Amino acid sequence: RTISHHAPPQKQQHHHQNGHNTTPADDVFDATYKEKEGRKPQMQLVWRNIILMFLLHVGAVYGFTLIPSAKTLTLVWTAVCYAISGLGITAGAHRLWSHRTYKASFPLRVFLAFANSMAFQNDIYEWARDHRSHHKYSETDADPHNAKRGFFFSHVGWLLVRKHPEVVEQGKKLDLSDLKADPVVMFQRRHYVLSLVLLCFALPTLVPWYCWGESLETAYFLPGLFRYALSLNATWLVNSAAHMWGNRPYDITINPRENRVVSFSAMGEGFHNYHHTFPFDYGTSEFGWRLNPTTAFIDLMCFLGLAWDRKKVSKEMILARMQRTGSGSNKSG
Ligand code: ST9
Ligand code: ZN
Ligand code: ZN
Repeated sequence: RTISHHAPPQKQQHHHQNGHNTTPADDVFDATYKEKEGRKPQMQLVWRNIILMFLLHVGAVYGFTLIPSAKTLTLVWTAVCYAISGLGITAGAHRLWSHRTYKASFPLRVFLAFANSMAFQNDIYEWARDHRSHHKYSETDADPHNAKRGFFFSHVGWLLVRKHPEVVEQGKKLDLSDLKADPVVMFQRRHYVLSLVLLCFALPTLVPWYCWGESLETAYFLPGLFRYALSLNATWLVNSAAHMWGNRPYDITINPRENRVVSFSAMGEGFHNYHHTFPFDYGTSEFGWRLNPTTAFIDLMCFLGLAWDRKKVSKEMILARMQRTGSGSNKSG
């Protein structure tokens, strides 16, 4: 049967290419969840995060001004760090661990965990837990970055305040057993602080300094802070911009949208109306490699035998869904 946003929230078998069934991730929208009535709780600012985020962005702007004086190899390295940390989020935390859209061998999971620490967006376990909350309780109080609370809140504001009690309350119901059973995920969580110091800050800084004599200052502020802040904002745009601007060819009843700019900067994660409609599709879009280097990466890993069992929605199912709930426009993004 078709996965539908209006279906009861029972465990559903996902349909995929090769007909194998696996336990689906607990990421299906729960239409039965209703927000509690009455006054919303007071927001509690977390000053430590506000100050650190502010300093990070000041450092990133300074790093940006160093671009003209940086060595060419340092610029290439900045792009490489962006791509690797990006894959740690898109192919790792998102498509593999949050949604279980494909299976990955041990060496690939180790690589993705390293890449994920380089991205420093909370450990995989916490990221996937929050992300399943985001899909299951989308745009309610139980969604950690509820886009109904506006652009700023869904972009970065949610990281600067205590969570809504409903996020914690409803989140307790999530099935996270698959994450707890993955030794790579649990190892990264145990050693998270050390791993992010080494991979998000030390490695990007030391490689250009040691290997081609870049100044430590440029290396710290450009491939370090500037690259980090840029990839954070690219990720956050999926939660903010792609929940506000773009087409809704697959489901007009939800806010997530197809946003080309976001797809480009977020390595293929801006086809967000499609993704919320079919969260189990490993490509997060209908269109293969178009604006989607993450899908190309997963396909390459499958070609090399390091990944397998990619889940993909059939064209017929997409078309049926578009006719039933789509906006009537087939322009996607
Ligand atoms: C960052 C994450 O940036 C970004 C994620 C974006 C997601 C995007 C998704 C879009 C699709 C993919 C696009 C990819 C594009 C990539 C492009 C790349 C180029 N369920 O959190 P706590 C419980 S991070 C169940 O402390 P507070 C739990 O027991 C940036 N339970 O709440 C927990 O304890 P524990 C860097 C939950 O105190 C306890 O509550 N990091 C859930 O309210 C306390 O949880 C930062 O800036 C749940 N969902 O604090 C740090 N949630 O964990 C930010 C909580 O021990 N974080 N519980 O089990 C914080 O400082 C805090 O979390 C806080 C809230 C202040 C925000
Ligand atoms: Zn979303
Ligand atoms: Zn998702």
